[in-house]
This record gives sequence, structure tokens and C-alpha cells, in this order.
Amino acid sequence: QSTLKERLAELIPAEIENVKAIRAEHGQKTFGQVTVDQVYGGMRGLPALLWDGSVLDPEEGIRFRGKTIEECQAALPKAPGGSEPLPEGLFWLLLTGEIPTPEQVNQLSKEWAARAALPEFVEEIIDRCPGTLHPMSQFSMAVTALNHDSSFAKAYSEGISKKEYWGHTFEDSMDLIAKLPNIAGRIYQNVYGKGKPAPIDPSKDYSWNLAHVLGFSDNEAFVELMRLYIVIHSDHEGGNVSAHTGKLVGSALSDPFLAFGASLNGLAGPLHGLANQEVLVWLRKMQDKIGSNASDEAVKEYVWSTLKGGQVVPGYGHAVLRKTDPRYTAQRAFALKHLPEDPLFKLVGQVYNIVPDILLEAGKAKNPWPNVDAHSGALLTHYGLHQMQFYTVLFGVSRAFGVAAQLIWDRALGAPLERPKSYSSEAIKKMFANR
Ligand code: CMX
Repeated sequence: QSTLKERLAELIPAEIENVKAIRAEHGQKTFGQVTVDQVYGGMRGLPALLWDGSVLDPEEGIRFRGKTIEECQAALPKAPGGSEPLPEGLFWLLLTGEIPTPEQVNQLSKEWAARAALPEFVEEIIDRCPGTLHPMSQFSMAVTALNHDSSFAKAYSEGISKKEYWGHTFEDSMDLIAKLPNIAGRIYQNVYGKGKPAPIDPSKDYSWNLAHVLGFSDNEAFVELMRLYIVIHSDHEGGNVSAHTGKLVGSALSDPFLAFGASLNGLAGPLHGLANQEVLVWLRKMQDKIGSNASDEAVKEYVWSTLKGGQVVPGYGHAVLRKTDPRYTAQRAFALKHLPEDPLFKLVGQVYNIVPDILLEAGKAKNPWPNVDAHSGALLTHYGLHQMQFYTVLFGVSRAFGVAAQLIWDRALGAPLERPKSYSSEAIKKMFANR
């Protein structure tokens, strides 16, 4: 059976031809107009990027290579005795569009475990960070520092042909993903004062090892949660801040460590990945203010007070989605199966019944429904991972899968440097003065 790299090598020539044919036939056609409002409005809806791993439909949510989350849960290989898909299989799917065999997934688990060790100086960087430095800043620093051993950067400096870019990008991407559990584990154990992370077990899958370095691998349900968590957080098409940043930085031929380090800095923003931390902070503040079993009326009042204070309700709304995020629904299904009586899960459900109507009544948010971040913290808290500042690190571990897959394809397809056009307000005024 082929390895992932061998399979990719087989697929790349046909995809290069496919792209050539698309460009020859459709290259001069237009998607439509670009309005001045889009330039001022964060480029919402502007077709501008190629992204093959996943596509986001506003009504239906994400599909990974054409497959919904439920379809991935059904089709991707599972761990023995497990029922959630293994992220190893999802990475294979993102890269190839194909479902791997259990042996191919097993081989990826082994390869990642074999590549997991961190250079000593990276461990020292993490160890020297003050516990007061946000885990996401530590995370991005450690990932950036891995560029020290980048196969791509080394080969580029020695002079390689463009045809060889993707192979080195693949090697770096495999190293990047493989090393993330050790980085995450080291940050977690350092910041929360628990000693050094347990060693990676080469006989186990990636998610088990992630749970292990955090100190939770003896809870099989938590390991299952990590498998589902990584899969649903891996990729959300190309325009979101972390994905787009990785692609943009990679387009300068910065290696995958530099590119993904930049992604993490974007993920660390409260309107993006940090929202999973913000949701828990918000729920805890609510509990402090109105108590734990609060009435619907009290919750409504709290939500209104958030809006009236000029703040967003974290975990709700989305730049593209216009329905409940299926990533939220997948986590709700997990909670109903594993922790139906958990009080925080019940509060998340109560908030779900209340917030959308209020956001609709307030009349600003285009999407009043919950996104992925509205749910994840409650699940992690249930298993004892209650350190909210750490939540976005887990999002970051997952997001590497999607960003890395596209970086590899970008180098395989010879994607050029990104360089869109910007205008000053003065120039825009002049341009449209008589139109
Ligand atoms: N609570 C209160 N107001 C909200 C809101 C929310 N959850 N969502 C949107 N709005 C407001 C916006 O702030 C904006 O207000 P102004 O006109 O005063 O600037 C208005 O509604 C219109 O915004 P929009 O077009 O609906 O949303 P955007 O595409 O601009 O932004 C997002 C999308 C996610 C940043 C926004 O919905 C938000 O801030 N949500 C809360 C933070 C959050 O959950 N982020 C995580 C998203 C998922 C992820 O990336 O991890």
C-alpha cells in the first residue's frame, strides 16, 4: 500500500493538468462584481482564494473534500473500540480526496510518533516563558522556532528546482503536525505547574498521544473527544484568518513553520479561535452574576447586558455561516452521548435556546446561530481541562492539518506570491467620482 507521500506524488501531475485545463477554459471568466463596500468590509464574500481541502456552504456548513462531518465520521477509520474518526485519516482525505485504509492511517500514527521529539532549544524556549504569557503566544513562538530545522528552508537556500518544493513542504508539514502534541503538552504542564509532559507512545494514535501529554489519556472518552475535536477544527475553507494567513505567508515561500506560526497569531484573536476561551469566560461570569441554575429570564437579561455593554456574545455569529454550525451540532451530539447531565452542557443548551432570538431582535448580526466555539469549552471542562486560556492551543493543533494540506498543494501547483491590490480612500473617491 502506498504511503501518503507516494500517493500524493501520483496525484500531483493529474491535478496540475486539471488546473491548466480549468484555467484554459475558464481563466478569463468573472465571478461577478467587486463592490467598494467589500473593500471596506473585510472582503466578505470576495472570491479570491484557491482552497481544495474544504468548502463552506453558508446553510449547510463545512464539507471536507465533499464530505460532511457526519459522512467523515462514518467513512474514516477509527481506533480499535473507538467510534470517532482518526485525524490521521482526515489529513489523508484533505490531501488526497480519498479515504485511507486502516493500515495507511496506522502508518501515519507511527510516522507522527517517530517525528514527535522537539529540539532541545525549543523545549527551553517554552520552559523559559513566564506562566503569565498567554499559551497561544508561547505556541506560536515554539512553532516559529521549528523553522531552525526546516527541510524546505535548507533545500531552498542550497538551490532547488520548483518541482521539488512540495516534497520538502510535505516533510516540514509532517514534522510540524507530529511535534504539536509535545509543544502543547509542554506549554500546558509548564503553565499549570504539573512537571514535564509524559513521553509519546509510538504504539498509540495521534489523539491518544495528545491526550497523554496533557495528562488525560487514561480517560478513553477524552481521547475520543480529541479525535472528534481535531477533525472538526482542522479546516474551514481558505478565507478564515488562520487559514488565509498561513497561505499568504507560505506564498512568500516562507516554510510551513513560519507560515503556521503566523496562522496561530491570527487564531489567537478573540473574533477567531480565542472565542473558545471567551465563551467559557463569559459563561463563568454569567454564573457568578446570576448563579448556576438561573432562569431563562435571568439568562436573557445577562445576554442583553452583554450587548448593551457594546460587546459581542462569544461563540455566536459567523462571517460565512447562516445556520447553526454543524461543528457545534457534532459536539452537542458527543455531549448527549457522553455527558448529558453535565451542568455546563445544560447551560450551553439553555444559552442556545435564548441567544439567537435576542441577536435577531438586536438586529445587527447577520447570523444569530452558534459557531464551533460556543460548545468546545464545556466539553473540555467536563473532563477536567478547565484552564480556559489553553483552549485555543487545541484549536491550533487541529488547524495545522488544514493549513499544512493546502501549503503542500500550493507548492505542488506552483501557487504564486499573493499580492492583491489595495486603494486609498482618496483613490476610491476619485475613481468613482463620475460613475
Ligand atoms: N454578538 C454581538 N454582535 C454581533 C455578533 C455577536 N455574536 N456577531 C456579529 N455581531 C455584530 C458585529 O459586531 C457587527 O456589528 P457592527 O456593525 O457594530 O460592527 C454586526 O453584528 C454585523 O456583523 P456580521 O456581518 O454579522 O459578522 P462579521 O462577519 O463581521 O463577523 C464574527 C463575524 C464571527 C467576527 C462575529 O459574528 C462575532 O464577533 N462573533 C463573536 C465572536 C466569535 O464567536 N468568533 C468565533 C467565530 C468562529 C471562529 O473563527 O472560531
